[in-house]
Amino acid sequence: MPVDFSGTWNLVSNDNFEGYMVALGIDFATRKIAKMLKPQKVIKQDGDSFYIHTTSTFRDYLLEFKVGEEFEEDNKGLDNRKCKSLVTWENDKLVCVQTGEKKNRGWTHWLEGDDLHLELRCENQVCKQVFKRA
Ligand code: VLZ
Repeated sequence: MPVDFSGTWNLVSNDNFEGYMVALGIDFATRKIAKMLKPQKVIKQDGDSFYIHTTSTFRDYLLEFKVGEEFEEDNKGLDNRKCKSLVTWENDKLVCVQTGEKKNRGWTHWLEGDDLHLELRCENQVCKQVFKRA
C-alpha cells in the first residue's frame, strides 16, 4: 500500500517555528501571533495529486500540486516571496524544494506511527512540527 497523508491533522508540537520565521524575514509582530497558533492541516491525496490546506485563526495557506511537476508558489500570507517548487517522493517521504531568493528552502512530510511529521527548512533554520489526527 502506498503512503496516504489524507486526513485532518492538528498541530501538537512546533519546534523552532520562531527561527524558521526569522529566516523568512517575518516581522516581529506577525511572529508573536503566529507562534501562538495551533494550525490544522487538511490533506487530500489522490495518488500523486495533493491538496494541503493549512488553516489557523490568523491566516490560511493552500497548496495544490502534483508530485514531479514543478510549479510557481506565491507563499501568500507567509513571506510572500515567489519561488519554484518541486515535490518528489524519497521513499515514503514527500520532499519539497522551494527554489528562489532564500537558500536551502523546503519541507519534508512523513508519517510516523499515527502522527504526521513536517520539517520546514530555510537557510540554516529547521522547524519541526508534529500533527495528530483530529
Ligand atoms: O506547509 O509550507 O504542509 O504549504 C502557517 C500559517 C502555514 C500560519 C505554514 C500563519 C505553512 C503564519 C507551512 C504567518 C507567518 C508549509 C507546507 C507543508 C504546505
